[in-house]
Formats: sequence, structure tokens, C-alpha cells
Amino acid sequence: MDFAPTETQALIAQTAREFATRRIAPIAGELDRQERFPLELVQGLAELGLLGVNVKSAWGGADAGAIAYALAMKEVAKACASTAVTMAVTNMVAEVIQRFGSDEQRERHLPAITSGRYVTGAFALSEPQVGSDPSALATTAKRVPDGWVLDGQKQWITNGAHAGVMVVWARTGAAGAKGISCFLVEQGSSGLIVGKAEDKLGLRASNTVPLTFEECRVPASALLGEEGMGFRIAMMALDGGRIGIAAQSIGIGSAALDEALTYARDRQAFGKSIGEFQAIQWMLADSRTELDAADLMMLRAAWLKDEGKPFTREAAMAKLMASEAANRVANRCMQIHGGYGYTREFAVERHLRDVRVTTIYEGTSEIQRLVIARDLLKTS
Ligand code: COS
Repeated sequence: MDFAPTETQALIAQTAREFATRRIAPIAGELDRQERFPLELVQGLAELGLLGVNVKSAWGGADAGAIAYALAMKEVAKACASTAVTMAVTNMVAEVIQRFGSDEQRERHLPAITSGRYVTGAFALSEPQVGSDPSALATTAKRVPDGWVLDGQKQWITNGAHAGVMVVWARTGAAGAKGISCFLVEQGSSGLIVGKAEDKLGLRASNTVPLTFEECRVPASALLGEEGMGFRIAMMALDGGRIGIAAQSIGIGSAALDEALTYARDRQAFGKSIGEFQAIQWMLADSRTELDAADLMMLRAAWLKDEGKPFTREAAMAKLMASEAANRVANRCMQIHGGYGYTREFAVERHLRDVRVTTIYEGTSEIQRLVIARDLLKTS
């Protein structure tokens, strides 16, 4: 067993850390307050190969694997969770196209994603009435002589207003999972309407929009994978995506903990720094312990993915553990800050708002438990 990162993994992590420290962290608070999409940061991530960490170099990616991706994601999330989710979804979309796309689709979309020309990618699975149960989705795609016509609505689409390409799931056949197919829809397609950005509790510098498809025409070449394969593509993409959200959670939790450590050293009460009180020490110790446990689970899932082994259960466990732990950590870290933590003067307030969604998106904690339990019952 070797816990040391390879040279490539260490280099990617260091590259992400330097960029996060130098360019992202100084403006993260301002981006949040202004609800400003970090366009210049996304371009910077592209220049460093961080929009396609696990994409082959032939298409402009860093070709560095899932562990490298998770390490980079943690660094970016520590600086700015909004920038991190923008990066996470773009990487996920790039990986889906790399894995399931035809050569023509790869050539068309992957260099545009990794270079930043597309700005981002988007993953359009959820709908107003369908989140945890995507097999019930209602958006349709009807075959016409020169391609497909999409009709329906998508909800909570991260990057939706900025994505050059979106992976869109639609029903092409009977009810249930087997009737779903997957399409690559380009920004500006006629009949694609990008709605008003959501006014969110956290991740306020990230873009989340509803999408409407009104007789949206796409060419036959937009079909990703085979007809009827869409649900399985979504599940496999989400398996990988959950490693990314585990990393994001750990990054946010670590940022909150760093703030709390500084505060615990500086703040005086009863004639000494509050870090000298056991009540505070236990909160700090529990926080680092839980984040490190989550980190090991995340690395295991990423390692399995890199090895080409099944990792569905491990990714769900890592996401469950990391998101729940990071929420507890951010909460404790605000408690350590006392009244100051509840103001915008201290970054812990942003971290607490940003971390909240991690137990909700890319599968709620309840869905992760369902995935884990089903796998246990099937295989153990
Ligand atoms: N990898 C590959 N294939 C998978 C898979 C995975 N991780 N999970 C399921 N499948 C396949 C199954 O093998 C099955 O294929 P066959 O019919 O050929 O055997 C098919 O997909 C249907 O699977 P299942 O019957 O398990 O589907 P369910 O509708 O019961 O749903 C859950 C399964 C709950 C796991 C799924 O709906 C889910 O993950 N929901 C959460 C979605 C989510 O994360 N939403 C957030 C939106 S993105 S921010």
C-alpha cells in the first residue's frame, strides 16, 4: 500500500494549489458577494489542463487520472467552491464524451472543452419533477428525417448559461430507464432556451439555470452512445462525479477548518486563547479526523476508478461520508467563531453556505445510502 502520490498526481495537485492560492482565493469572497461567474478563472483552469484532468492529451487534457483530478478539485474547492463546481461539471462532461462519444464527437467537443473555448460543459439530467429518480424523466426526443427534436424542461443545470455543449437526457422510447437516450446539444441551438439563474443559498458565483427545449432540433450526430443507453451513461458519469463532489466537500471543510484554527489561536476568552479550551480542541480534532477519513475513502474510490475496477459503491460511500462530514465541520467552525462567524466579515459563513448543497446534488445522501445498500445486498 502506497499513500504517496505519483509524480504526475503531485504535479497536478501543486499546479491547482498554486493557481488556487494566487488567483482564486483572493477574489472568492468578492465573487460570492457579487454573484459573479468566474470567467477569467475558468480560462485559467483551462490553460493549466484542469478542465480535462482525466482526458487524453490528444484532445488537450492532462491525462492524469481520477486521483489527480480529486486532488486538484480539493485544492480549487478550498479556495472557492463555486469555481470548483464549475470545474467539476466540465470535467464530468468531458469524461462522458471521451468515454461514450464517437471519434467525430470527441474531435468536435473535447478540444473545445479542454481549451476553454466552450467555457464549460453542462450536465442536463434533472427536471422540475425528477431529481432522485431520473428513470422517470419526461423530456422527449423524437426522431425526424435529419436528426432529433427535443421538447421538455431541465432544472438545476450547473453552467447552463455558459456551456458550449450540454449533455442532455431525453426519452426516446418506452417509460423507465431503458427508454432514455443521451444527446450533445450545443449552446445556441434553435429551440434551446436558457432560463433565469437561480438565487441560491451558496455557490453564488456558480451558474445554475433551468433549460427549456421547445422543438429544439439537433442533428443525428448529436446522439451520444446508442439509443436507449442514456440511463446507464448517466449512472456511470455520476459514479465518477461523486468522487469529485467528495473532493469538493473535503476542500470546503478544510477551508473552514483553517479559518477556525486561525481564529482559535487568536481569539482570547477568560484570559487565554480559546484554542486552549478542551471544548474547542475537541471540535478541531473531530473535524480533521472526519475530513481525513473522508479523504481516504475518496482516494480509494478514485484509485479503483484509475485501476478500471468497479467503484460505484465506494464513490457513493466517499460522497456520503465527505459531504456529511464537511457539513458538520463547517457548522462547528462557525460555532468556534461565535458571533463573528455569523457575519460576512469571516469566510466561514461562505463555507457553511457553500457546503450545504453537497449532501443534496449529484445524488442526495439518501440516494447514496440506497446505492450502497443495494450493492451490499447484491454482492456481500
Ligand atoms: N453503473 C452502470 N450501470 C448502472 C449503474 C451504475 N452505477 N446504476 C444502475 N445501472 C444500470 C442498471 O444495471 C440497470 O441496467 P439493466 O436494466 O441493464 O440491468 C439500469 O441502469 C437501471 O438501474 P436501476 O434499476 O438500479 O435504476 P433505478 O431507477 O432503480 O435507480 C438510482 C437507481 C436510485 C441509483 C438512480 O436513479 C440514481 O442514482 N439516482 C440519483 C440521481 C442523481 O444523482 N441525481 C442528481 C442529478 S445530477 S446533479
